[in-house]
Amino acid sequence: MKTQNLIICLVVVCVMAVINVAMAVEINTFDNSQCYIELQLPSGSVEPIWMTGSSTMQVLFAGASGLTGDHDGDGLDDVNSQMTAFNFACVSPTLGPMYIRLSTPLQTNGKMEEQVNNTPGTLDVPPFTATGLCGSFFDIFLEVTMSGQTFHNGAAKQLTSTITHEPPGAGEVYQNLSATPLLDAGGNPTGFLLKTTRYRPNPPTEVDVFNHSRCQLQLTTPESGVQTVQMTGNSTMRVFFEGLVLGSAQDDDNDGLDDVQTELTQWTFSGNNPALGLVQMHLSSNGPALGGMEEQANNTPGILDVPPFTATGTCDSFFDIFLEVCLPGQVLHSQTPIHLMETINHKPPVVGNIWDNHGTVQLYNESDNPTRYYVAAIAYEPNAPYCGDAEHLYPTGDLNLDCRVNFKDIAIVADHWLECTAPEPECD
Ligand SMILES: [Ca+2]
Ligand SMILES: [Ca+2]
Ligand SMILES: [Ca+2]
Ligand SMILES: [Ca+2]
Repeated sequence: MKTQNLIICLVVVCVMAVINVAMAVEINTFDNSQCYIELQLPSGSVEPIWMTGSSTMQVLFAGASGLTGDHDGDGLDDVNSQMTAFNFACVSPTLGPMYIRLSTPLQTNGKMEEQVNNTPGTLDVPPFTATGLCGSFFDIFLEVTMSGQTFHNGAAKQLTSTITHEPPGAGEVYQNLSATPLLDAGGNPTGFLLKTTRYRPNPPTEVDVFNHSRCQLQLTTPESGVQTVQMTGNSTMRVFFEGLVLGSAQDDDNDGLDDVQTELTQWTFSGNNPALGLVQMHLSSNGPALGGMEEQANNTPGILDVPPFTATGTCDSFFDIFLEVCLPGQVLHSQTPIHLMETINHKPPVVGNIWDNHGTVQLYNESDNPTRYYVAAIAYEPNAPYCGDAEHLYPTGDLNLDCRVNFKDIAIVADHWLECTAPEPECD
């Protein structure tokens, strides 16, 4: 009996070892994912909400990528998959910052199955085969955090897609069009419904890094009136396109003009002011700095009508930014975003494009109490000219590279007067 058990144990261990060796988990992390939801509020009204974030899927192939079998006996090769990260954020006009992530107690499982089995043993979809489409779904369990409360979906929300590539490429969309009730922690209905949900794991995204940005901040202060701070820094924008290629866009709000979602992911400035001292400003953690771009005329349906995507065209752009402003001895933040707007003739923006604020915001202290500081005005120039760029070359003799030839350069010369590094005997 004992020997029998031992043999069974050994067999089980061996089989598990073989499975472990044979399984190859493909992990695909998408840093620029997008999620669109239609949220029905208890009042019955429905809010369209665009979220940005990141997501990770795993595909459990047997052996090398693409190798699998027909596990459900329908003649089509299939493979199990899992969503292991699904992190999205946005700012709802009525509910404020909102966050979606995977529910912790329940796994989000899924499956991919080819539509035609031309290659038994291999999932018939590129890049594993030259052609083929693959059905893919995830039964997703979410936590939705808004207005300080966290809700979840009691039943799985199944997101489905027909993918043309594994991992999903540009243009692939997972969606679910049914209404899913959101429940509170006790499992009770909340009156919120998660309706149409669309998830783009890997949309064509353009990330523009600006290492020479400028920002002029006007701060209304309790002691020193309105103070202007000239700041320099850096900023990063990302733009989520909506088709197969950069520039592709759809008319998501049905006004006849193509539009896309944008986000500032980095926005860091500092500058000195005689009355205030060193002032620093960056994105606060209160919510993502989301925005959008919409063309002014739709001459090319499906493409955002602005250079370089079309020969001509003009786009309206905005960002809603939650701010953190650091003054000597205090850190202030905004609890509502400040709205910045600019009209651009080129994507990415060029020298001279400046986003200006519409409306002011009050600043709050670290205890979330209102202060008498207000952001009165902001002028943000992502792509500012700078000393040393192609239009502003260093003059001859500018030794400290500040684009001026003055006593600072002479001082450097004086410090090194009569130094000689030539080979002997030329220095003698
Ligand atoms: Ca199958
Ligand atoms: Ca196959
Ligand atoms: Ca539109
Ligand atoms: Ca267009």
